[in-house]
Amino acid sequence: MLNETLSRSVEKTDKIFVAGHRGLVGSALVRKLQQDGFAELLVRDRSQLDLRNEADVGRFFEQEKPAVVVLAAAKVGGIKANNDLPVEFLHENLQMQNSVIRAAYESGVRKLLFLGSSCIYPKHAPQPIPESALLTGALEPTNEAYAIAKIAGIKLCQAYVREYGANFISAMPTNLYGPNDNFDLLSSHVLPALLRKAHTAKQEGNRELVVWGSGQPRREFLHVDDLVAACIFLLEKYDSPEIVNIGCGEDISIQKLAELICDVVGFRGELAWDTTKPDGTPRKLLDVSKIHALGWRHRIELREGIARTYEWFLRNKT
Ligand code: GFB
Repeated sequence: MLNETLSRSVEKTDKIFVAGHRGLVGSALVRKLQQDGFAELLVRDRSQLDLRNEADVGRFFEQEKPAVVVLAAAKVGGIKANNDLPVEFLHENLQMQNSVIRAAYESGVRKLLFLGSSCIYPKHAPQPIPESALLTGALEPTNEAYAIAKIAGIKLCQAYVREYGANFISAMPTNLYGPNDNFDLLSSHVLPALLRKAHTAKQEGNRELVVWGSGQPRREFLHVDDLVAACIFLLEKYDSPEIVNIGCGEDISIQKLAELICDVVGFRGELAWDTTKPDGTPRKLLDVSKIHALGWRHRIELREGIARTYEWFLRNKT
């Protein structure tokens, strides 16, 4: 059944627009596409092209005529940023994805990959979460705005497929980390935040490191280099509007993650818990059997990925 959707649809000579090339995902994707021999990459800084502006985006696509688009541009952030800024997370993401997806269709883009997020699934979805859990229950309140925007993006891509026969596909990555992540303590995700906190605590000789929430929630973490390998795999081989989960298939509690990060960084103090901060969804582990059946699996295990990210942090952020 899945084999029917496998066909080679992206070539090394295709002009590929990576929207969001300065972010965690976009920057890793550009690196990997270059390594893999894709020579015609198209990128634009925010100062050159505001993806929220539908008219500007339309003109850009008409001029440049990319053959393939990866929509990796988004307003993203950790649990606090999502919870504090629902207007920005909903509105800016809708604007960006609406203008890029529409312009892609209007200008004749042959294939588009839309990147969603594991937070599109209901708060109490079965674990591991199969793709079929989409829209079967209420969302986690701390990231409802972002999730609604991402669900709208999936539905818009599927509508272009159904109504106009476009080849627009959507992938749902689990929690990501790696080089070029946001390490700002208030707006980042948990993994980069704890890496920075452990580093600072070690440098300053502190006795404790403060972790938000209870430590009990469980999350699945995928290194961004694995994610972009999966994206290229799907661009080359997958042509169905049905969403595909991308993860490593294993989760870990926030407490265990904090202990692992302290170990990698070499911070030997205690963990302290700030339970005034939200836990968010209790568990978020993707069912990755579909992408495994298609022939892709992750390569970078969590400890190795954290060590590589810490090396990058030391070179670039200290
Ligand atoms: O990664 P994170 O911010 O987002 O938080 P989500 C994951 C868990 O780590 C929560 C805890 O239970 C946090 O309370 N945590 C502990 C911390 N210490 C810290 C810390 O110092 N910083 C942060 N940020 N968290 C996001 C969504 O949810 O996941 C987005 O808000 C997106 O929409 C993203 O989907 C992948 O995993 O809870």
